[in-house]
Amino acid sequence: MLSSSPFRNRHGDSSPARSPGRRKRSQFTYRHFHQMASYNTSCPLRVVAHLDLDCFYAQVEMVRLGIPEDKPLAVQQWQGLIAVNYPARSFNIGRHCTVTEAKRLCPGLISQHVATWREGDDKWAYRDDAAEHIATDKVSLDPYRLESRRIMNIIKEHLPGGDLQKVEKASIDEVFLDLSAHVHAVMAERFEELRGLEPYGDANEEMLMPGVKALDWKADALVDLGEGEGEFDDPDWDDVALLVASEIVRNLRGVIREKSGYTCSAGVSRNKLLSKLGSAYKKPNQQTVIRNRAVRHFLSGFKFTKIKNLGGKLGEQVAEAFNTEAVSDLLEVPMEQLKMKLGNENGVWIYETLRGVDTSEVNSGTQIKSMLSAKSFRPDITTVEQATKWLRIFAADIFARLVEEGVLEHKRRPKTINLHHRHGNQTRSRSGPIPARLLNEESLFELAKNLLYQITLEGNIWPCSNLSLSVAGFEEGVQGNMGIDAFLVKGDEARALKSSESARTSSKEAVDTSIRQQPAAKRRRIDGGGGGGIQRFLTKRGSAPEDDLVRKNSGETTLGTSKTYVASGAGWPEELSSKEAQADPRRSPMMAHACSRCNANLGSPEELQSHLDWHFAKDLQEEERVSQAFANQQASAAANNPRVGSQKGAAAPPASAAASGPKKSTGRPKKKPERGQSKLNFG
Ligand code: TTP
Ligand code: CA
Ligand code: CA
Repeated sequence: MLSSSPFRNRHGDSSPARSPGRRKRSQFTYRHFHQMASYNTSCPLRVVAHLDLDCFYAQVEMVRLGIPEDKPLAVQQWQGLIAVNYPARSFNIGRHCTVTEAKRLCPGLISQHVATWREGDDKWAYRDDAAEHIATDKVSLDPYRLESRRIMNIIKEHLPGGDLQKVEKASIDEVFLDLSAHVHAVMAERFEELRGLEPYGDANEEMLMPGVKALDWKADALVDLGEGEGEFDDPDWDDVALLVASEIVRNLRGVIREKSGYTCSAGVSRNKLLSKLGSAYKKPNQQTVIRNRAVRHFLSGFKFTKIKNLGGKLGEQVAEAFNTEAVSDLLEVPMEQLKMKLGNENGVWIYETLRGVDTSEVNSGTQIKSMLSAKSFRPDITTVEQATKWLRIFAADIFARLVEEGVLEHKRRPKTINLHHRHGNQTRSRSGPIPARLLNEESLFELAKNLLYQITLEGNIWPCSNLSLSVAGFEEGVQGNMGIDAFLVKGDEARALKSSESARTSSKEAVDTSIRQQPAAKRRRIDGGGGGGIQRFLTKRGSAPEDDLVRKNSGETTLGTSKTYVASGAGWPEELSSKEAQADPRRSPMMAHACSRCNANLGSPEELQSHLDWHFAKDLQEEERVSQAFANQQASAAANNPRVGSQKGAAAPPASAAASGPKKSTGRPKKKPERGQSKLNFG
């Protein structure tokens, strides 16, 4: 797999030098090398890669439609853009543009609308008239999910299997790979001295330096070192490990390109934090290696508020305490002082993060916790019939995703189904169990109708501005016998199907229940009063203070309010908190508070929530923009919904979502990466 050797010894040939007597000692011990095989996350020779597809949805459309690579193309949702390919970016077109603005900047732009479900239809499709059907269509991300899955399979098939593979799907277009064991195997094969046991039986003894003088990094972007930071020092084993990893990644990217047609960019370093920053450093179709000796210089170019988990409150606190946002300034601050001002735990964590320390695991078992399908209505809907048509779409949408999750093979199944209904500023919710043997599109639809029926019993529920259906409580399925039992519904299950055992919560009770389940910080936010007009979300920058997150007098404490979102558990507060409970964000910074709609990684539950609020506001604004094109609808929408008035230009989401590199040398238009995260979400 690894063809011409990238290692050069003193004499310019590529076999490892064999004169150990003259060699210096490495900084690394045999124990360190052995630790690679077991994915020890503190191993100093650890190698982790992050792959991110270039302008993903745009590439999917280009490949699907056979559009040449140099043609500018953007993916459209209603009147906005959600993905822009690189040729189009050279016209300064970005996610912030409307279709009209983009076409003005580049009249030749191909703008492809995403596929949609249509009220009354049972299958999503690409439709020429989708943009005008915001009222009756709902975006489908299935084409991108399917391609995402395909790419994932290519990756898994290409890499060696078993213990040598650790792949985490981090979002619809990203994966992390812990390549430590794989690289360990390759190194042992290539370097005789690494095979077998340590020479004197002492694993803590430093190894000899590798017998190579120079490494050939091919076309990789190497992050520069700071002044006097050892560019001329001989390569040590960590450089060798990263070089082997970068070869593996280059090969893998080639295979992905060949088999699927897609290009991606990658970061290769010793952990997730750095590799994620690395994959965004140079795009498209490039890979960036952050050698251990370059980490300090690499990070010192960033504002620390761009680093995961430092974008929010904690970051603000740090900025205030030290009167700076620059990593380079904070690197001067001794740990003791950080601890004094920020508390012991935070102090230590920040000290380490600024130095690129991240021991979070690449987690191949990451599984979604819930799925949600929703639609905000403009104008509101007013009848059970209308709502029922949407329930059918939601059921089909969710079921399609369940199939993708392996529900047909009985791998994992959700236990509960929930329906949320918004009328004015009241949200009503009902939930019930999903009978074990009765999981198909039709049964989800039946259960959903039943929940709706329960809600209608409360009377006075129309007009309705938002409906959302979700399934949650995933558990491992039971394998095997699905005989006649599969078709019989008995006892509790039958009752469940009949009545949906609804949690009889009025909107007030629903709030109370979810408040009880919130962590303290969130509780304050919900209790805390304060005006919550949509305007505030649209004009805010920076982290919202807690009371900004309140929707006053609203039965709704959650953000599951917009057209489409998917999977991974960020829909409703119970799910949020269960997901949050899983991981100490500071221990696994990369995915601890990921927005399920746009993949932004937020620093804290608060930031995530406020970011979701921003999505909500943006959705309203988006819909408003469209509705203005339809004079009649506009009139009624404005009358019913003063809050969607006529805001122009939503601000950036309250929390920054992704770090951008300290300097971009590609000369492409300045990317505003995860900032304008709008509209779509993914799983
Ligand atoms: P990104 O990886 O953030 O962006 P990208 O792949 O389009 O571009 P890049 O080359 O800079 O990586 O998001 C992946 C896909 O997720 C993107 O193609 C469309 C979707 N998405 C949205 O729908 N809305 C958003 O706001 C963002 C950020 C992404
Ligand atoms: Ca991408
Ligand atoms: Ca991405």
